Amino acid sequence: MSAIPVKSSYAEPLPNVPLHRHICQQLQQHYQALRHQHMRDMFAEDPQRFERFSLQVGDLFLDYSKNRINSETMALLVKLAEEADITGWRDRMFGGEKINNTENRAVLHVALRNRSDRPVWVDGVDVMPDVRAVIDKMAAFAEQVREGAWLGYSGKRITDVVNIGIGGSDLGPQMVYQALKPYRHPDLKVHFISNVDGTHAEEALEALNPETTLFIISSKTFTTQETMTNAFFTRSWFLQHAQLECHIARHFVAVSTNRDAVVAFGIDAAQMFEFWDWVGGRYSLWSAIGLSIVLAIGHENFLALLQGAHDMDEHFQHAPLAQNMPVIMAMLGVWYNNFFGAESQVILPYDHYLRSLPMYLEQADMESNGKSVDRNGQVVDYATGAIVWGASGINGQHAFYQLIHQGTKLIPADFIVSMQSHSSLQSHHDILVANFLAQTEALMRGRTLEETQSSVTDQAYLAQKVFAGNHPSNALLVNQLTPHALGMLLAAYEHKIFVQGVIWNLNSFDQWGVELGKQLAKQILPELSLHDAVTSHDASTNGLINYYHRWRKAS
Ligand code: G6Q
Repeated sequence: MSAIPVKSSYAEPLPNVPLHRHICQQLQQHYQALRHQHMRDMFAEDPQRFERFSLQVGDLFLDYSKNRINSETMALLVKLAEEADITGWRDRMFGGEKINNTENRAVLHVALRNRSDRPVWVDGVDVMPDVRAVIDKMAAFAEQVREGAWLGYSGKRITDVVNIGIGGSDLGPQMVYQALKPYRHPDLKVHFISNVDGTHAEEALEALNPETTLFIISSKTFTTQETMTNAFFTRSWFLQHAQLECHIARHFVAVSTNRDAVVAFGIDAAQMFEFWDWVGGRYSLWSAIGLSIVLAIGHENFLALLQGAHDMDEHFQHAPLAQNMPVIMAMLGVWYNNFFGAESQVILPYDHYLRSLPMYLEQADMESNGKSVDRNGQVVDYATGAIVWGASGINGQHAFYQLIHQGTKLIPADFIVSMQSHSSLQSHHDILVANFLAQTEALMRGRTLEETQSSVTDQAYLAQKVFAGNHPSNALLVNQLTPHALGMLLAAYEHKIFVQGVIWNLNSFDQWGVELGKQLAKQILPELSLHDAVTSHDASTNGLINYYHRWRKAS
């Protein structure tokens, strides 16, 4: 057997991040002193706790006082951030250094939303002129479509846009499209096809008219199997109706870094919206991958989204670590992950329009920091990225909150709520906000046996009705879910992920863990249409392939 490194159990709290052993030992000692303290006592002892542990940055207000921390915790965590050279790594990222070492690439999604007139250098070249040119090209194209000047092959205006992409070329635009619904063009709908389960494409096309539909093939590589399968399928669906290949030009555009593949597909290079290898897929909604967003909400709103992200970038670059929102969020995550042994992080938006945010952050976080080998190729012996999960908070209350309140796992929670709803139903909004407040209070305070005794009428099964409390949460308040505020929120999470990656000494910008399955799928695909039984895999995989053979033959 070759030397596959064996890791120690990740269930253990593993504080000894190797590069920062001394400060981690201090944090470990501090953890031992603090672990049995209850947050309700901390609040009772410190009337300033809310002011002490909260901060406003632009449209966002972060209350992190309902965490299992005191001033010493935060001072130690900031010291850890300093020792890990967060500021150095941050400057290297913004400076265009190739910090994505395994792919030899710079990491510059921040350049895409650089609204200042500062240059951003990659290999001695300022990338900003190209970035601005693509933004302008997207704006000009979107304006034509939105105003009805861009017509389909039979002379009708475009009413539907279909983004075909997957992963980073799908989740971001889809989430933003949903989040910014009030800003959408009233007569232009955007649809997203990602899944290679044929039902996704079939169902999406069922309701569409080829004469009035525009397809965006969004793929950084333009080789992704799922996307290209759906792209070729929609192309032939379109041609069945439109007949002539020359009509493709009015109905297909591409977003990619791979010009040759785009042209080979039959899309004119002039109808390709470019981005660059220094934009990671899961960080790409700010690039041309956001074309569907621009079409939906218009250029000005897209610029506001970029501006919001840029404002967060500025804050991240210039605020001291102790008052730096992404750094605080990141270090709290490290505190629970590496000292309390917490395995997951739940994202709970109390905003219907943010209901896809948990799914988006699952990718952003877990594909970035779900790694057990550090940036130098060493197997780590400490916990890295948490399992990120979540759903609409109010719906979760009636589903999985039981486990957060009374289960055996410690699950740090991020509650996200807009102060001002886009709905005119103020009483609905009050109920929503009351529930968010109640949940964070209940998680923090819990309910003791005595309190339970005096507050419930049925005194049976009291133990089951007690809440231990002391469950940590952050409250992220958004003034109103505007494009600018959303930009700030997403950039805050991106930088949180970045900071955690630095603490854990990871390259947060590669994703080798998605490769093996893709390669095996390519091998297996031709085997599915063989007549003879397959014997080249393990018994389980052979058995499953041959089971599928029988179904395939039968149908
Ligand atoms: C994101 C990942 C991944 C990627 C998709 C789509 O960071 O790399 O989710 O975005 O695999 O890739 P293409 O855009 O190349 O089709």
